[in-house]
Amino acid sequence: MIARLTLLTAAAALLQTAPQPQPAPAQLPVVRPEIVRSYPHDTGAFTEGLLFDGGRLYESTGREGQSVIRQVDLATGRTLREAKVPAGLFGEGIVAWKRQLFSVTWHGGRGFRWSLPDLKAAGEWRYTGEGWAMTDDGRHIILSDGTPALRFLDPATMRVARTLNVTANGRPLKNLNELEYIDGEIWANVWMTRFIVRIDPTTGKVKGALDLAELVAKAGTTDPDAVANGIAYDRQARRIYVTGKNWPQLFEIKLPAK
Ligand SMILES: [Ca+2]
Repeated sequence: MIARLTLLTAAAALLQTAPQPQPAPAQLPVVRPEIVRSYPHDTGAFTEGLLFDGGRLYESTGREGQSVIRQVDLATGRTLREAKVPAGLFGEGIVAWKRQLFSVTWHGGRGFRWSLPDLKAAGEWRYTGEGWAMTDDGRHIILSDGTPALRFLDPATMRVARTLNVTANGRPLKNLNELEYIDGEIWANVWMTRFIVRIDPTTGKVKGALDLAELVAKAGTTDPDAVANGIAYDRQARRIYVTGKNWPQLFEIKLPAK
């Protein structure tokens, strides 16, 4: 069913994460994605990042002592390979760049590099502030840290090339979490909400949002922290996948026809 809605409630829920109260009249287009297929997902996975690379699905998980980076079989949800993030660290997002996978951790600014596809430890890198998630636009690695600012890193040096300040209805939008670059847009789930926003990578403006109410209902979660922290785009097959922290399913979704 096509559900293209200008949901005051949805926009208000998004905007309550902005620093100032008093949301502007909400005109963000909000759609409910269609579920194409469902696959099993490990309910033990506290998902922090999801990506497709070379036809392979990778997932990172969080929590100290449970943080891993794994290759997952899409059809069965089974782990095919797994690498442990060093003890005492809370794993966050991942991005693939050439023959390596980069990962970040929540606090402490320690990032790691892993070989692809075998996930062998291949070194470390550093950044300032928190690390929440990453994706890439083909030129830069894009890093979120819970603030409204996305950092664009030069993959050769991992230094900040530019910063993008994200706004929704003219107001800064914080808690940008898991990222995925999809056909010229940056998609980000907003922590503690059931929404994914679609960000213009040039202006930082949120162009619209996806309301994941149906996915959250199917996942059967009531924990507001059990957000859709896994967004992956298979760039070859042009398929979008979404899962969440400890969700029993991983969904292929698509935007409703216009
Ligand atoms: Ca992703």
